[in-house]
Amino acid sequence: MKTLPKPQSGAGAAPAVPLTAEELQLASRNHAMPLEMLAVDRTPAGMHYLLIHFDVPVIDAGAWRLRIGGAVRHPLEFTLAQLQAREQRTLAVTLECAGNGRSMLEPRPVSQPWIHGGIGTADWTGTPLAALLEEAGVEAAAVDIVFTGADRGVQGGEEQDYARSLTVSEAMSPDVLLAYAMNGAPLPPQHGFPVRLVVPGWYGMASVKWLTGIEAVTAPFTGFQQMAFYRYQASADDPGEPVTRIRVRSLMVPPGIPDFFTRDRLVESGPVLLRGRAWSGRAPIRQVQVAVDGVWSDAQLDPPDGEFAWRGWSFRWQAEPGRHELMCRAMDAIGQIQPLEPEWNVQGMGNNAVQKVRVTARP
Ligand SMILES: Nc1nc2c(c(=O)[nH]1)N[C@H]1C(S)=C(S)[C@@H](COP(=O)(O)O)O[C@H]1N2
Ligand SMILES: [Mo]
Repeated sequence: MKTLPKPQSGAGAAPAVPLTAEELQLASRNHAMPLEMLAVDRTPAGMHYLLIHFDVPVIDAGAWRLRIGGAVRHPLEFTLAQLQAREQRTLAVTLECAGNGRSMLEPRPVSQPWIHGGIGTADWTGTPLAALLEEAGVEAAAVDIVFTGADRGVQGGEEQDYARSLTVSEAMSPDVLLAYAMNGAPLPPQHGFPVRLVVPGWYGMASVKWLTGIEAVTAPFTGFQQMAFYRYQASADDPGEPVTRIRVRSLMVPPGIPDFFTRDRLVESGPVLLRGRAWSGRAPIRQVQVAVDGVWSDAQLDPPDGEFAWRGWSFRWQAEPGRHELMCRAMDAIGQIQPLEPEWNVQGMGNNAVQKVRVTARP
């Protein structure tokens, strides 16, 4: 009897403990961006990563309304056409799921089991939120602005609408958009149709999809997705720090061709142009380095592409025949640098450890 080839571990991607059926269920609903899409500036909608906590709501755009209320002097209500008639702005924004890299932590936090692909960059078109909040007249007593989506479910034993908040000053940033288009087309259902929030620089959880309500509140918002989830917790009883802006990170376009099962790479020896992207939600990218078998050299940066999109980089590698390990790491203008090893936390948030890619160069 023929035996099946034994599974091999793939570049840090294989978990020490097998995935559970629940993780597989989440992973197949919430797909990654295939890393070869790092080669293009804008991720096509069908290739952009997805993260949906509950179900994708089915929304009739004609009946949909956005309500702005709570601690405001003039509660407002908008149809989609009314929002589209307002000032329009397009921003190229790199979104990353805060749980990206989770499955490479040990022990593995059990949730959406991202490896590297919880990432994507799109042109988001919409109307600036700040002008709407000004029209509504947020009262001086307001501390947070709460954004609620049309999707509802149970998480951590608590039934909830998906909701997140920003402080009033964060919400008043000129770059926060109520977006109704992605890469020049109406939002696809899975990305928040008809209207979502886009909060540039922040991990994806802040960019609430299927937006229905915006409410100014006079006490700090304590919803589940704010106070219980999206925290850097050292242990289960640690309240932890909130997850906010995206940590500095880089990834490379996998060079050459893949092995089907392990995704290990095969290249011809000789000159190989390595390419990738780097981003940080806190400051511009200052430097990217590539390591070949543990020896670091500077990569070349492409020109920046706006304030909120990933930055391209390249590196000319002279590949000697044999097996190699490639790594890349980025540093931003405030000196944040990617760690070599991940920093573990209970929920598996913000893992920005360097990517390791195993490559064999053919003689
Ligand atoms: N209403 C709602 N908004 C949401 C979510 C959600 O489950 N429901 N997921 C959030 C998370 S965790 C991320 S990472 C981003 C993902 O956006 P994308 O699916 O368009 O890539 O949406 C955020 N907005
Ligand atoms: Mo996320």
